[in-house]
Amino acid sequence: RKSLTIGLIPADGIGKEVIPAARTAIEALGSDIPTPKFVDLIAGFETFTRTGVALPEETVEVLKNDCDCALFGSVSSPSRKVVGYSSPIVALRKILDLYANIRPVVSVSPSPDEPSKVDMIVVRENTECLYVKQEQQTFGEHGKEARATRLITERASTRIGKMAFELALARPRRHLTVIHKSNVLSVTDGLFRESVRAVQTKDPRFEAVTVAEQLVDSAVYRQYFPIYDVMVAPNLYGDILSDAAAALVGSLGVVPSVNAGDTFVMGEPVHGSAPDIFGQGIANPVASIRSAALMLRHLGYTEAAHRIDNAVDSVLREGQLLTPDLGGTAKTQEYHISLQKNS
Ligand code: NAD
Ligand code: K
Ligand code: MN
Repeated sequence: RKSLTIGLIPADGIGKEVIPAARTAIEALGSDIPTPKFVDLIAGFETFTRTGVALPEETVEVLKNDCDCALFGSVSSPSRKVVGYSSPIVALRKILDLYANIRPVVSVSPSPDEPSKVDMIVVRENTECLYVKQEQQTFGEHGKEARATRLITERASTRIGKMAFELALARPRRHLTVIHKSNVLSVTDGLFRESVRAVQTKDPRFEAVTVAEQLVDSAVYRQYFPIYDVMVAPNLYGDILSDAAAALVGSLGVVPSVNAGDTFVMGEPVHGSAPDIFGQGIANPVASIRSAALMLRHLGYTEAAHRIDNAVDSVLREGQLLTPDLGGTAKTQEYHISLQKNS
């Protein structure tokens, strides 16, 4: 590869403030990676209100045909039903078959030689569960009734299970916890649990991984104790678990992710568009910068990813550049200056 074409989809709210910082971090890498070429792409609620389409065809086509990878910011999806609108990120994960959402939740250790207190990965299934978004409202004997379909398939559970076993195998502890609620939902969550467990019996390499299970509600609670290594969960549970885990490392503004499939990868901060702070220039760009690192690591640029993570760790460790979510007064813009200086 001579160059690396990276689609940038900041989308809505603070996505527009933090994705440029991720771009600066990649640009500052210099010759550690092939020359990056950035392609600006649009999607989101603002795009929808302007054009009537939340995810333009062109954005999808450019991602599919021209990009090696992408970075997504955040969308503002209204809680009320808006006719014709559907979340572009949920759609993109399905269209590009980015079936795994890998969310490492890691605290910054007091010194580079000390292990992180919190160091786990939430592996979230990214294509099904309640996110198939098949909902209906009807009238029953006692008024309105609403129903949603929750789809769990053996295929999707197996492939996310494989991804989770691979990740667990590559870590020192080699521990995997399967998250479910099979005590209540024995058919759907039962299938998820069985399918993930079956992955181990089909690949002798995975015998080295210790497997445990935890019901999702108590799993949220038990995240407070440093017991988890890799956790694998159906879509909705994985979403909730990772936001809860973010509280353990100080802020949702520092937790990155990648949406990964077999042929494409898209970095994305775990947080949303944060309308409460949008426009103030105080959004924490660390989640997006780390998402760029994760994306590069996924593509095999380990050294480059390491450089980005180290740079972020050292500024956080020294207490420089703490945005208000982490108790400081730093602005998003200050990260640009720091990243450019370190290059
Ligand atoms: P949110 O993640 O946007 O914000 C939750 C809280 O965390 C807010 O107080 C916010 O200020 C803070 N926060 C989040 N990111 C931060 C950052 N980088 N720096 C500093 N503080 C940060 O969640 P929400 O408020 O529940 O949702 C707001 C909107 O975002 C909704 O429209 C929702 O649909 C959307 N959303 C989008 C995604 C996505 O793009 N994948 C994910 C979650 C929510
Ligand atoms: K996001
Ligand atoms: Mn979420």
